[in-house]
Amino acid sequence: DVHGAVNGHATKRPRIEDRTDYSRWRMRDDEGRHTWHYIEDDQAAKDWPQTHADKYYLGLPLELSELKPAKKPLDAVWNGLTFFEKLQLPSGHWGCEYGGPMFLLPGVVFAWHITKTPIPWYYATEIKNYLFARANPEDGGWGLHIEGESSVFGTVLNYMVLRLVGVEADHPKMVKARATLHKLGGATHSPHWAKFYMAVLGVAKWDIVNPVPPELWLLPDWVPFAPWRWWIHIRQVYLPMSYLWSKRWQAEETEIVVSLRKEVFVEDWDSINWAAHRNTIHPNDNYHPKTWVLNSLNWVLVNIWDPLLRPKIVADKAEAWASDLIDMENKNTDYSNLAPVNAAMNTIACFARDGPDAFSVKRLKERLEEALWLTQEGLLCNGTNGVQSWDTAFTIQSIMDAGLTEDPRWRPMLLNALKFLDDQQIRENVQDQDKCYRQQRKGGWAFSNKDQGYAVSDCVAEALKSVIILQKTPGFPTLIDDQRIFDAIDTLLTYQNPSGACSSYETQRAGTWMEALNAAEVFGHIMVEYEYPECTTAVVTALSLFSKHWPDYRAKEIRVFVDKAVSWIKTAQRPHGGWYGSWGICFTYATMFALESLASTGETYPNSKYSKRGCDFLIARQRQDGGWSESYKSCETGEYIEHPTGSQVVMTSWALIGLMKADYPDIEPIKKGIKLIMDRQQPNGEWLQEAIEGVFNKSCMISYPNYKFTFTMKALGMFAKKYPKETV
Ligand code: LAN
Repeated sequence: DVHGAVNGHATKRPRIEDRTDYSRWRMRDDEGRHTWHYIEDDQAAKDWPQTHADKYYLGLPLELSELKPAKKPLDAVWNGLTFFEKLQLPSGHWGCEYGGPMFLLPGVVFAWHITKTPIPWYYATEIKNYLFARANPEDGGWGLHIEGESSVFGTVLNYMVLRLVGVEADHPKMVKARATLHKLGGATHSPHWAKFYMAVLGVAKWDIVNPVPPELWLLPDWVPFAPWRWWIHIRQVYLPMSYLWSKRWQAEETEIVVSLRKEVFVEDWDSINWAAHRNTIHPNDNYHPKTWVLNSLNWVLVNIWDPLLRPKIVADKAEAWASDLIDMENKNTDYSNLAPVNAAMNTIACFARDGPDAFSVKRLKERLEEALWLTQEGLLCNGTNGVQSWDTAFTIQSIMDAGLTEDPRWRPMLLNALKFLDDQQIRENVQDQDKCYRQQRKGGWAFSNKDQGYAVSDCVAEALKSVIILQKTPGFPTLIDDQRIFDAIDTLLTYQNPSGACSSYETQRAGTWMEALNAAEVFGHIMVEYEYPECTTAVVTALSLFSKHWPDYRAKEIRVFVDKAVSWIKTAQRPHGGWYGSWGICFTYATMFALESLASTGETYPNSKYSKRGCDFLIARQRQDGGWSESYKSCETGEYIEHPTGSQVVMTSWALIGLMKADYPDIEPIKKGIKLIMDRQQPNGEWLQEAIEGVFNKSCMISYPNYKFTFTMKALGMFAKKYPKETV
């Protein structure tokens, strides 16, 4: 199974079948590292039986018995936990699909193709199945994310993926997708990142790609737009992109690439005026049109700087520094890298630099596997190498909110979860932290695992809260000693911006005016860190919980931090009373957090106009059936928009949690919502997947499948604790 290469090499395409045998797939959890395995040998398959978790991920029947129907909300939590416990993985955390974005798998498959990595038939087959299952039914194209309308970005990238994994161009689904792509203007109308990938693959010429000069990395730190100030994701994507752009590096030409040149364009390939299409883009892809500032800058770079003024010595120096920074990223993450976008691009850059047999390329490819995930629809690429620490923290907290941490029934599960968080705490800062522009991380937690090792303000906060809660519960051991807790606090305290708010991975290093240089077109809010009610609240509540147990440690700083943060929360409230969410959809998610922030300093519905307005905002949007149903469109437009498919349990839970945190005085609307959540629970204790839950960069949605367990149980548990006498 080797890729076709025109110049002499093998010409074999990946083998592709209708489907794989789902009883042969297993997910291995190696202390929080996930890899999927297809066992073709019968005996080996018997020796490694499928677990409940495997079957659940694959959509195979679990054959669980029905539980005693829940009469009270606490029974529903109990039933939910009975189900969810079966999905806990050996190392103590919960795994899940983390799909949604439709531009991640393409990076991985392009990296495989470029590095001449054989694609096993069972991968090829399930990638095909996933993409066919996720093609928009009306036009056969793909959007930026699974719920989005077809765009050139989604369609051209995934069309190329399908061809590279072995689907023929005359397959009816490919004919349909191609027609849509052509109707949207063809590949010349794609956004910057697709143009970059096409240039690297050799499907397009580099002249169609707007400049990505590595020289920016040489700017002194004081320059207001120097890349170290950018949001970490755009910075880490720009890095390999700039290296490859500078070299105008192109992969070896393969038959399939030659064929793609004829398929994805409307124009005749040889007659395309590449440079003239640098800024051609279809409106569906143009979420954030480039500003005149960026367009003028690009014009100067393309027409004057690059052809006339670009000294080779400086370019060499810039490439060398970009290359060093890539090495540091690899070293700091043991080649996991920040996310599969920069991981795929770094794989290509290292291949270009080090050749096919280099350790860098091998290790990056190995690690890339950890982002792949199999669902009943097929194989996809997760947004990160998992959601391990994040979901584990929320699971612990939902059990705490239900008052069940002391119940011996759940101790083994909780103890395993605590052990996981103990193991996953980041114990050291990265080497040469300042040199590679990283922020302090010692004592923190990453969103996924410690290998990836990027501490995030709210990931540190949620994990820390969970550890403190459990370690202060009778019957649990102290696995993380005081010093390690203090390390986490020290790191948390570095996350506050001058405004009082917290951002995600780092504090803000430049103003939001930097968005004027946003070249990605498909995303908003990507150039710098912003201020998030979600992250701010998580840190506030973690610090407050910590202070209760360790009242003396950095007490004054914590008090000042919390006061400033909560004051900022008030300033971020929208006139309609809600808060805009950046990581969950959308106002419902952030309003839940903001109400919790206010409550943490004693501001609730009865005594605070901010809290009251937040509650009124939520109540006004409750639906007839008692649920809430916000659509991802809110994230794009900044206005509250309802999802066409009706109430969602996750959204309903968020709203109820907010209202309960705020001591909303009327129990009736809360009861109605609780009833909806209970009614949706299945006889075996689970809840079913509904609409997508998460978002990033305003325009791209991402799935958080475990939220339908963690937040439902949290809402039900909080209700049970707050109104112990109520039945629903
Ligand atoms: C995530 C996932 C987790 C998320 C929360 C912790 C929920 C949030 O509160 C802070 C930001 C963070 C860590 C986050 C940032 C952006 C990520 C990494 C993602 C949404 C998952 C995927 C996304 C990443 C940017 C995807 C790659 C896309 C690019 C544009 C490079």
